[in-house]
Amino acid sequence: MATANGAVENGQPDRKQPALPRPIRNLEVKFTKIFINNEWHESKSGKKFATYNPSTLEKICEVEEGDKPDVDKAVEAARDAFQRGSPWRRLDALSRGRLLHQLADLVERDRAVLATLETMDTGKPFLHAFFIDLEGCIKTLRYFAGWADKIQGRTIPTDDNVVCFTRHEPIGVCGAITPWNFPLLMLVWKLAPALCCGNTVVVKPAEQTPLTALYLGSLVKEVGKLVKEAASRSNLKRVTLELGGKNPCIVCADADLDLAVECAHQGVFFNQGQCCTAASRVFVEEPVYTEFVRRSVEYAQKRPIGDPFDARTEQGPQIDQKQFNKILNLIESGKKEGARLECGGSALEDRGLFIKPTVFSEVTDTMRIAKEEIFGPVQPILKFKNIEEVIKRANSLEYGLTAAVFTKNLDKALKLASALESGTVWINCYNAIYAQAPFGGFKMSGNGRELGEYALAEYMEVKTVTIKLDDRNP
Ligand code: NW8
Repeated sequence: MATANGAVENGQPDRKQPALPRPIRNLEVKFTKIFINNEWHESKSGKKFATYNPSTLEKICEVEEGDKPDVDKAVEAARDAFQRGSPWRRLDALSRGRLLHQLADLVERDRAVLATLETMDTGKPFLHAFFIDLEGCIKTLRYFAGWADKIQGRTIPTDDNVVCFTRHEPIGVCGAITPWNFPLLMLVWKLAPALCCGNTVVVKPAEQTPLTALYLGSLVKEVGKLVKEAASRSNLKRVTLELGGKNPCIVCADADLDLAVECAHQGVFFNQGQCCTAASRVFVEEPVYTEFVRRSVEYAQKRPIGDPFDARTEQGPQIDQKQFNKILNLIESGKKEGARLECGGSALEDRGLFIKPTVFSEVTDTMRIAKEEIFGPVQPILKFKNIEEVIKRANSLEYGLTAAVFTKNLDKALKLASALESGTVWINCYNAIYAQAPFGGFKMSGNGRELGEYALAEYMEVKTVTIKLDDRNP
């Protein structure tokens, strides 16, 4: 039941989603140049590079190729925009928030265009581009828009007669380097908190997938002349990194097996397996192992694969030839090292970069498919006998991004939540990512956090101001 203020008693939000629109047919790509200072620039070198549609292998367009001089120009512009007394620095916090909300409004207005561009550039299903990537972008922008005028320092009692307080100030020019798997969403995860804190930003999109970032530039231009976009700075730089994972997904014998099978399936196959969060080590407790494998294979064999613009499609092509080859190579290693191939195991015949949903059972910890990030539609299923053992095995790799646990036993769930070495632990759910909750890696999976209040810290300097009071007065 929803309450009057929109809060809910039982976790079921009463939000309305727009219906899935048609993708834009024959969408013309308008923005292919380098966006600096609200203007479109050609690259200084005159060089361009092509971007391809991985679904058809056709060239979409040529994009201006930035290099050191172009980055320098962008950084210079971002520095100027950050100068003390500049319009951006003088802007009050509420207005900064309003600009982010206006950007969210424009992303919402052009949501179908952006989702179409994202699908053309990445090959991800339009269904997901629209409902997950664009939904996540809009929510992230609005979440950080709300933070803009709520960033506060502290007043600190000390052991002297002083007034001591902190100010949370923007760092300056931030560089954002974004990956090709969620080009727009990962950009917004960086852009929104950076701008919310009053920084300026230079963006370097992944070469494979620059189009939505460029389109976002055109929206920034619409928001007003105040927001300037730019790239990164030098020595002693602070770095926030979100890296890879080989994420354990632990299914206990007492789990709701339907739920576990479905979540593990979506968890590994979502986005063609090209997710840092991919559930790429599924540990299943012995008594339910055979049944789990049987149902997982059923799911994999039914997964709709094909034209990403078809609304029924859930799996598109891999991003490029290099990733495609790497995945097939790992699949071959699984076969050679003695895992049992349950289904898939090869590319779709005559269909470019598509790979069949692949399930391996009887996987052991030393096999390459159990140790290396595959970044493709491959589900390795391992067997475990008890909790202590599975904790040790789950924690045995250098990665530590996410982990998932399926059990109905609360004590077991909380024990695993504390024992697993990862930045996120999902219990009885998967890919439960929220703008309000921090996301990031333990160990080699990264540094710092994105999303939530914690993300703000990455984009702020803390300044301590101490004022000695006059002891003799009044
Ligand atoms: C930002 C992102 C989300 C959101 C919802 C559902 C499924 C999968 C993902 C996801 C704000 C609010 C919601 C997902 C996104 C990125 C990665 C992996 C999974 N994100 N979602 Cl890398």
